[in-house]
Amino acid sequence: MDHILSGIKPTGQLTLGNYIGAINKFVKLQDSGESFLFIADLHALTLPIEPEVLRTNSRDLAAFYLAAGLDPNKSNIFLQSDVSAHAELAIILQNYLYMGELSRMTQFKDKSSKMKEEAIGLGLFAYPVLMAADIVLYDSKVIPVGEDQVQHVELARDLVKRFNNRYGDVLVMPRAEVNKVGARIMSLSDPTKKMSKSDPKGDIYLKDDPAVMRKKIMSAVTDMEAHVHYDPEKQPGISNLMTILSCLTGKSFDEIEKEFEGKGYGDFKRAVADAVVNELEPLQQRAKQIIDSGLVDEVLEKGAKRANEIASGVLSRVQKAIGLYHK
Ligand code: AQP
Repeated sequence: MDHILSGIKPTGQLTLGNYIGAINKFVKLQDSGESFLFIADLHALTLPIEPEVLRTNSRDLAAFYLAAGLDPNKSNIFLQSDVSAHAELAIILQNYLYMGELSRMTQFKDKSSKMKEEAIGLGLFAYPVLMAADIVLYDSKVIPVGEDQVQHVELARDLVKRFNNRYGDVLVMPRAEVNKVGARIMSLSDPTKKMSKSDPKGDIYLKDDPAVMRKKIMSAVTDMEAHVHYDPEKQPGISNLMTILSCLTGKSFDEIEKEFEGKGYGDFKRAVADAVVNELEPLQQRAKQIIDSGLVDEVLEKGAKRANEIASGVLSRVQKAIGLYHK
């Protein structure tokens, strides 16, 4: 049975982008293999975060995974920090990725661009090393991610090639699996930028009050073209809203264009707001019930147990291959 691996950083409140680009995809894939879905709490440390915020975000993330339909009998949900092999393997793999390639990573360039060099943590720079360790630890072939993470998966593929050329067939080659539609949900206030947890402008948070969601969608930046048409170059705001509507309702772009022919942007935005609220309001209620029930701890413990079984096997395979002396 194939292994599927992915994670989300508990750096902030989950966004509609995380939901459409990642969580929904995890749910769709969970019948095609055994999933290992972790809460990337070690990755969350790469930028400053308050301990209480990290704890709450981690618990909420697990609750939203479950509320979205991930079944703990099919998907192993766990904290990255509960499986020490992630950190141990990253220490080994850092020797097989190079400064030049790490400094070319878009995420690193974006996140460090406004920081003084003395303030850029080594963890932020080495983020793709830990991510490569995450990926290869479960012998996963399929890595469901949004478009922004594809570059990191490509780097992990380079590493696997490099490592296997040197030591033989030790690591399994992963590949990124990206949604055809919805791989990059854009900010509502600046549709040329991706919607991101750490950039509150233009986000829809999964925990937003429905009235706030509606307000944000009704005031989303659009254009003067005055027709609902999919053209990300000329109409990035409308195209983004069409993508959201299509992902949440299953309607194609053609169907949406026909439905709103001759209608104003107000009607169209109201339909998008309805779709978002219809999807997220019950999701919030389920997540709240899950938090109140205490199920999260149980699921995380079970997930970590299974994850440790697989990860420790892969880690010892690597240790043996590179010559660390073990009986
Ligand atoms: N806007 C988006 N559209 C589609 N997919 C998205 N993802 C993130 N934003 C969008 C996907 O969600 C998963 C979680 O990613 P992550 O938490 O590891 O980090 P990220 O990609 O950096 O996500 P954020 O929300 O932008 O977090 P911050 O602000 O902390 O950096 C990934 O599969 C990602 O592709």
